Amino acid sequence: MLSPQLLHKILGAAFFLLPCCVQGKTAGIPPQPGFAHLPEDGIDEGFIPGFLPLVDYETEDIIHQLEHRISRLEGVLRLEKMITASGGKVFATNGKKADFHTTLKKCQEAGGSIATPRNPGENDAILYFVKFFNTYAYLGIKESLIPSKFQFLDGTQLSYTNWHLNEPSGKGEEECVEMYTDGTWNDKRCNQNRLIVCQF
Ligand code: MMA
Ligand code: CA
Repeated sequence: MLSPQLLHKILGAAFFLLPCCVQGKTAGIPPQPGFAHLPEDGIDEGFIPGFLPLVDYETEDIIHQLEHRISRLEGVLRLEKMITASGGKVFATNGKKADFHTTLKKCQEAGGSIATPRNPGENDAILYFVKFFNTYAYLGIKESLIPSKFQFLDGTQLSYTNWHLNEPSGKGEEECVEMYTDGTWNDKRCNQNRLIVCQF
């Protein structure tokens, strides 16, 4: 257990070191606005007179290395069909089933949210898992206070739908939405076990 005195010292050191680490440098005199880290030719892309550059070259290099490593990992996950992607969104499943509320929780715990298709591309990316596991999946769409009117979980209105013929049919009795194995949607009670598909 840390004593309050030690904690105070560590915090003091952390605050002291903060300017150094933000700039990726050892502690010293902070660079003057407008004179920071210019390359030899004196031209700095993204340089705005009077402002410090957002990141220095060392930090930029680390960011590029991390981007490269992340894109390799994404490549492997895609190759192994463990994730699907559409636009900037990534979808994934653990292959397990749960009711709607448990699905919300599991996705949140993983740092994502329940799969919510906003266009045909995203619908297809989710459908891949529904087909692969031959199991319907709940979507991040719920009935509003107006029966048969569905909306995103944040309350905003749907800009894209893919209802199955004659759906939604529950008229207030089926508040959740599941995806069928053909990619169409059905309003359904929220207590069924469906494939957990999350978006990140
Ligand atoms: C089930 C249930 C409904 C769906 C109909 C379609 C009988 O109810 O899944 O949500 O609309 O089937 O026939
Ligand atoms: Ca229905």
